[in-house]
Amino acid sequence: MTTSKNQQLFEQSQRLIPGGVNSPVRAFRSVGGTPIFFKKGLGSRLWDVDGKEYIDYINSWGPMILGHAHPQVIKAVQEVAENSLSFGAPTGLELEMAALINKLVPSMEQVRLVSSGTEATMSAIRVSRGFTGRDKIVKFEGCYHGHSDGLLVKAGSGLLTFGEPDSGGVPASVAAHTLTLEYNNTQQLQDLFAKIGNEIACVIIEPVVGNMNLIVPTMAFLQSLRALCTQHSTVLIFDEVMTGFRVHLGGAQALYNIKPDMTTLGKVIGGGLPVGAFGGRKDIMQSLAPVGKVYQAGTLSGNPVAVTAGLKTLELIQVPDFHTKLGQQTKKLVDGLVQAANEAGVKFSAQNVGGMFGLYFSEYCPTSFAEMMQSNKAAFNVFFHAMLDAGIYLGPSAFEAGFLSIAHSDEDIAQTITAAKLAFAKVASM
Ligand code: HOZ
Repeated sequence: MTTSKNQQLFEQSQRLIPGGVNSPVRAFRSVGGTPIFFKKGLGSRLWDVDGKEYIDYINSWGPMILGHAHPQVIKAVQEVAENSLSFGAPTGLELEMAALINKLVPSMEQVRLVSSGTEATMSAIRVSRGFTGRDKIVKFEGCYHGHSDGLLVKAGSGLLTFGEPDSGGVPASVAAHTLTLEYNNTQQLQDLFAKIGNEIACVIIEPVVGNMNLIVPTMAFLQSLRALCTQHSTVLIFDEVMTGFRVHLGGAQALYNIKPDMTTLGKVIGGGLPVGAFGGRKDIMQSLAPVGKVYQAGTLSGNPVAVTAGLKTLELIQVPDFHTKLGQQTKKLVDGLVQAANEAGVKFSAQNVGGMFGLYFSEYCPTSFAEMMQSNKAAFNVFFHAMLDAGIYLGPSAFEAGFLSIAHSDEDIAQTITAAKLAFAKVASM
């Protein structure tokens, strides 16, 4: 029996890297089987180390909105790299990026660049605490805001995938400051604010959740959240690491017309290289060192190569109708999948917000963590593997959202739906 190169790499990796991966969801533990080791990507397609081709619906968990190896992004990166990979000092590129962010997301009056979404959310929380002089923070069950200590409480993404919403290694005294409410539960929110509103430094929320699969907010919930934060001088943080520049050019805040006090960005803003950003009201951002007393720093913050990849990506997504087309293609995909499931008699639903989508083995699209937990995980796992065998690469967990790129063609979608028909037939015969 021959062992594939993929299998060999995974076995070797497990000896040197915990679980063989550098981020837990990648390990395929919840769906079973061996993670795919990739070698190349181009447009909507990926090739693994054994040469097998896939249509990619993860897109590096969001950043590759233009598809893989976009020639203009690659060229810009190559050119800027010749001037040095890092200075650890200011550059004009950072200013360009700050100005562009401010133009596209005007609520971000001042911005600071970091190297990941985790840093962005962690720093935004610290600033909100420094600004308000309060310790308590509020998050929502199943939302994931990166892996800093205080945010790994009832969190989504990998923690949810492995059924352990609270991480080991987080002191109880730290987690005690994090209060968790149900997503889309306006009453709970009102009750909490009525009790201790004036003690809450900030509320952090994914304005469209992408880390317990995809959950869409109700307008009443978002509006009430905005009003309560204003009333109690609590900082409202929109974590738009996933939704930023993806569900709308101006993010979810433009889509729903709600202005947060602070916003965190990642993924698309780096075009595939490590960039994050946080920003918001100038009076809040002025709390940051060296102007104010809240400390935050980073050797590679604003890295010129990463920022250039982001700038080029943000330039290319500003072409007219970019987001309309991305949303239309994503809708074609989810509609085609729902139809294929109906034909196979499988209980299934799906939806998209712009270029983000959710697939659920349940009759209706869930609106909360509790509803999401009732979806059929075993059915997802069978579907996932049948799709993978057919060269369709979906997120290896029932609790992750999917992402399209502008490179996904009608032909890609048709091929995906053809594969899904067989996959749903397998689910139906379970
Ligand atoms: N936290 C990401 C999904 N929500 C996974 C990141 C990765 O594994 O690359």
